[in-house]
Amino acid sequence: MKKILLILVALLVMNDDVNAQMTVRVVRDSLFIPWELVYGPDNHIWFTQKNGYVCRLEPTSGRIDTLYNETNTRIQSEGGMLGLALHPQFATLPYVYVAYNYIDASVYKERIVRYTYNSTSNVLQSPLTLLDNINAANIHNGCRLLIIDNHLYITTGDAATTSNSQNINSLNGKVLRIALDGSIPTDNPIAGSALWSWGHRNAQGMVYANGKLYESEHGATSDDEINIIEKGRNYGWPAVQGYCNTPSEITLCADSNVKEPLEAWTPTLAVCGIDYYDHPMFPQLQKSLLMTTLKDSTLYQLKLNGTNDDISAVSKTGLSKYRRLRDLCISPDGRIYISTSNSPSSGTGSKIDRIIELYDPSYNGISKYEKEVAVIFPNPAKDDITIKLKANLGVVSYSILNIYGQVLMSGVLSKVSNTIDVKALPAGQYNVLLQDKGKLNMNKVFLKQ
Ligand SMILES: [Ca+2]
Ligand SMILES: [Ca+2]
Repeated sequence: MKKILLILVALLVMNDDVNAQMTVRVVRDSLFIPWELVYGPDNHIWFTQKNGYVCRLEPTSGRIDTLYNETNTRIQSEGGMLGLALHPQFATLPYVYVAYNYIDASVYKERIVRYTYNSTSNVLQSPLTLLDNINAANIHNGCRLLIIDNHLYITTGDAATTSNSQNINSLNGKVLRIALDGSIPTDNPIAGSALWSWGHRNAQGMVYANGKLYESEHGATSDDEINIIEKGRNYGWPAVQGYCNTPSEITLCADSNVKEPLEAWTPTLAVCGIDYYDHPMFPQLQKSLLMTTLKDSTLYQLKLNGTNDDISAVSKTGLSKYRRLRDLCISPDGRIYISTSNSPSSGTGSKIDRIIELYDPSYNGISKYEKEVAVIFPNPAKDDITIKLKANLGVVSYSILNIYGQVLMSGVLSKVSNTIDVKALPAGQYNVLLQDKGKLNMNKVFLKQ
């Protein structure tokens, strides 16, 4: 089986250029280190730039809206504006969560804030600090953000002090978990503490899929890692690097409930953003983690095993001509968007970073999978649209958004076939966001004549 897999993957292996299956398009140029990319329910890519800008990119036209400039952001080497997450019910709770580094009384620190998106003025407003006074340094500041089941997960680096990672009184070198209002959940492993797991060095990748929280983590001179994060587990740093495979590591791992990585790389690749791919646009990439790398300057495919708790095959998918790759996101229609990280990190030099798109131009529109779940017709529509759902899908909420992300209509779909009157909508393009209790999150586009 493994051999068959590897042959399939080999079809996709590319050097600098890509084959007919995978076309690369530069969506936008002249950016400054787009640190985190998130594909939003408004069919825009929401992203941070390391110099404190939160932006929104329309991927077809390449149009960028600058939503906010966080003037408290301070770049110091690896530090600056980092992770971003959108509230899972963004259409009704338009909150944007962002991590950035700042100076407080000459001390470099890290803060997690929540902004509110005003879709009328197309800007972020009302910054609310959820967590701050996290130590920062020129190196090892994390900081990916991810929301799972209405909790915000935050990766923090050891901030260049390795002893932080095993110190449960420090917020550094951890995966943290807070409620979306910044409070400490009562079911965290240590009462009154934001800690979820510890023994991390500098994690810059997180994705939730298959009921598991996957994480990528930079090693020192050895042992970049991919982990599955579990509540209250120790991931070893600094005493354990990679697998528990030296005599001292074996002892410590047994004593301290250390969880080993699924995969470790020596020499290191500088592993960064990760996402989960399971779309039929690229069948070879299905059931895989995709991972950007900085030093190794390529996109990795990490094929998961049948139980999704190990990696069965590792392969590269080219792109080295784009050099250091920082992060990625995947659209509901299967396209892969990747940001580069090549501008001088000080932010004072030229801005040479890009967001690129990988897609298969021969891939035919709505996938079979999406067709099975929901179809909208007629399209273009005049008086009403019918949303036909797969049977037994349960209660699905819908929101109709214009191209600026404003919710114009919303409601609940309780039948297999649901007709909605859209006469009141002006002519134009609309997104229909379909969501159930957090699992289904699908975008459909229709045109109103
Ligand atoms: Ca580890
Ligand atoms: Ca080891």
